[in-house]
Amino acid sequence: MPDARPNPQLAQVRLADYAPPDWLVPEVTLEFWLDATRTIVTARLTVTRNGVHDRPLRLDGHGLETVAIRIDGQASPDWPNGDTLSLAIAGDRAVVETEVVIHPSRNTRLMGLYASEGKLVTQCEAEGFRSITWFPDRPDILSRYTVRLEADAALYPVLLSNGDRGTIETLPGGRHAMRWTDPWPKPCYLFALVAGDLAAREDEFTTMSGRRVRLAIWTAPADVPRSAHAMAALKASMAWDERVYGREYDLDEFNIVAVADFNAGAMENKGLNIFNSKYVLADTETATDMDFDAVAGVVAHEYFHNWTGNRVTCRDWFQLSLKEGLTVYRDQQFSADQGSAAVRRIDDVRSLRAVQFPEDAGPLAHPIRPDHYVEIANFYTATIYNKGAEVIRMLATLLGEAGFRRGADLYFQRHDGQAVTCEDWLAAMADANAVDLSAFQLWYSQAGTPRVAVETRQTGGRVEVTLRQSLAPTPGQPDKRAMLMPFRLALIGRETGRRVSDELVAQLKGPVTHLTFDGLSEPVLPSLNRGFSAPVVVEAPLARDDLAFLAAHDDDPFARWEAFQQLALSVLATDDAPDALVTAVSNTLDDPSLDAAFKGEAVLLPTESFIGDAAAQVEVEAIHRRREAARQAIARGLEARWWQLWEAHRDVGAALTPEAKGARRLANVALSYLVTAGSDAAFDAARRQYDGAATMTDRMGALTALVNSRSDHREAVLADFHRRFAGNHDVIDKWFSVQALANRADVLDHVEALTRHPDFTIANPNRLRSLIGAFAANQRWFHAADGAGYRLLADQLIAVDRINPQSAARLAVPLGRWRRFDGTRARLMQAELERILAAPGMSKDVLEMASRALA
Ligand code: B3K
Ligand code: ZN
Repeated sequence: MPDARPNPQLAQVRLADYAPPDWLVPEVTLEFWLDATRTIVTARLTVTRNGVHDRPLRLDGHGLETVAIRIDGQASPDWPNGDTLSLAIAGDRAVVETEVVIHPSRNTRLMGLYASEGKLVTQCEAEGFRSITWFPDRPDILSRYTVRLEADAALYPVLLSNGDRGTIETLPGGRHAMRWTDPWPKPCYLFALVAGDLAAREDEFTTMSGRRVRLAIWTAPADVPRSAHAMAALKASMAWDERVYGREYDLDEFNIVAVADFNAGAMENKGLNIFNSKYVLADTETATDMDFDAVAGVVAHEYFHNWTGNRVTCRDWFQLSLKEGLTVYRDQQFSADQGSAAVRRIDDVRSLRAVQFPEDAGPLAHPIRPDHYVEIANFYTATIYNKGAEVIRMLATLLGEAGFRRGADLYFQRHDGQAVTCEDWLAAMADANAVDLSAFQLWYSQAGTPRVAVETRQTGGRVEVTLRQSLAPTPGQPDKRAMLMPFRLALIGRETGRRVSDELVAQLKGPVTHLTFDGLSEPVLPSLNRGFSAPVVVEAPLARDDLAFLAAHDDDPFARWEAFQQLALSVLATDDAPDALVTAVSNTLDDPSLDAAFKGEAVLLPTESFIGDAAAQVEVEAIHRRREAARQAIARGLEARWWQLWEAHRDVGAALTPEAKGARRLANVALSYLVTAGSDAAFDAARRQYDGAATMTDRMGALTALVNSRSDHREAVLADFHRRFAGNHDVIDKWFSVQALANRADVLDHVEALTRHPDFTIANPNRLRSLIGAFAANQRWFHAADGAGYRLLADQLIAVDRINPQSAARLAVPLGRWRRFDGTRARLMQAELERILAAPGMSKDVLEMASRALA
């Protein structure tokens, strides 16, 4: 008999239970006596009763050694009960003081205050502040903070916190102290401090109203030369947010700190962004073009949070997408403005489909605004972030650029300084444009990826298009309703290859939409969901010839790329010869109207996992076999072209212009096809590129091609790479990943051996992801038929959970896809999830993920 008792560890938090706070905390004073092994935190909270009630003040705390509690100067009779401290307070206002001891160097969860390479740093979002001091740890409590940091002056010469700095105090015993005051009320998840031996790259930015802002990016002293790109991106972001959204920075300084041990990509703490070093440090030697773009994108993202997240924050954690979806949309817009907008859009769609679509199609599906959770850390997902951004993009498409800006202005004007909900955002958009968005609101509550089936009928000069939307049930949501969505489409002449209609933004409202185009003088093909205007799966019964035609002629770059993807999906779902794909790639390469960056994207086959997602069941071996055969056909069929392209586009130097980046991209795609074709000449060419590379893009391109090959250079370049970049964490992560993602039958043994490599550690989230996370993305070899890949993942997950539950819980995601695989694999994956659930002492993070994944 299964145990039917509810697991108290898995208690759900429900959106429906939200109630405003009983007590507010307008002022906070924090004093830190910093020490890696034993830090003393004294907190003084001014608390005020919110409304008329007689309930106590409830504070959250986790792992705190409480030393003292005083209310208005008097020792408190109440003492903590587990993670809660309830204080009975007689009046409507009081000063509550607590003193606690915490142990940063023992903190391996990387939440709260922890040590990373000799620095002390914090991460509070979502619920880390309770690991620092007693506090009502919820985002709708906004407080003004004054912070005093005291530490050993030699170990921690730099002391940073939010807001504006005070003066430094020199103290006896080699200690010193610094005071910081943040004038902007903020939720405690935006609190931050950093103490350490750091050096700054300094700069300055003058805002549109003339405020001079001191900018600093803090890193280990040796890394200062590697933060130039991040600084340029920061200044560009500040200017962009003024120009595009009218949003200005609001403090006299802005600090960014890079740390090696970090659970997320970065964190938008007010005035003191803390970053995973991976998203700060970049130079030609060590960062690929993609890394440079990622640095700029994350710097922009965190900076943009200053308005979308910080000045206007979330009422509760169910509203997470309110700040994350919107801020991802803003960083995507920013990145698109930096050049190659079409390729950026394709990249965004590709990653949405790679991570979010599978989430929406499986047991972990949840709406962009979930209505319950056990552990909020499990909801920092592609759905909240990337689908959330698509939902914002649809609003922008529906309202137009000016209408969207009007809505955003009203949102900031109404809600500056408040903690609000997704309804508040939609209300501002609707009110500013006098439109009714109630049918749009369903995007916030319904999980799953809609499908839009398209039928086109042409009779003479008239074309009738029928669009039918549907949405399959997801966990807990058996019945779905039609949603408002913008669907961009146009018609392409089947003879001329030209666009023969205006582009239309159809508003799909009900389940079925009919459109009519008149006056057409040739047969047409539909160009659908142009620019990926809605995050849906389009089902259009187009013949392969028609897809090939669109892949050669569609004037919308996204739709053109998509036509080739669909053509490839159609061919690779069968054992048909891949000739049509070779021809399509050849046409793309020959088209003088396309730039190198686009060509570099457009000649890539869909990934194995995307092919699997499009099928009724993931046929691991068949997908791999067919895709490899198609790659061979494209590689060999066009070998001379690949040589030409490689020669013509390599050696463009190290410039980061869109043109140079595009050239490197195309040259490296060409090289990878050459190595796939498998001649010794190609292996030698890759080796030459590796040895003489002027950029990490080129070195990594050659390394990846060789690692996936049977070339004799393979071992030599891997060894060289490791030697050359020893000690550089971000680059050594690439060395692990390239092996874990290798297209070779022995990859599992390699990954197993690499878990015992001296550079491997499960304590560092980047390193864990670079090996185990990457391996789980290697569809063919992670899903080995005997389940050895699943076992390896589960072993690592169980080990990681003892030190870092957030890291561990993320590793459960790939096992949650078991329904998509054949019975044998599905049972093996389920068995590993059961084993994880049965392991002693697992965290609630993992228990929630594993039990949802099994459902
Ligand atoms: N807001 C942070 C989230 C980090 C929390 C991870 N548990 C990063 C970002 O989206 O900007
Ligand atoms: Zn964010």
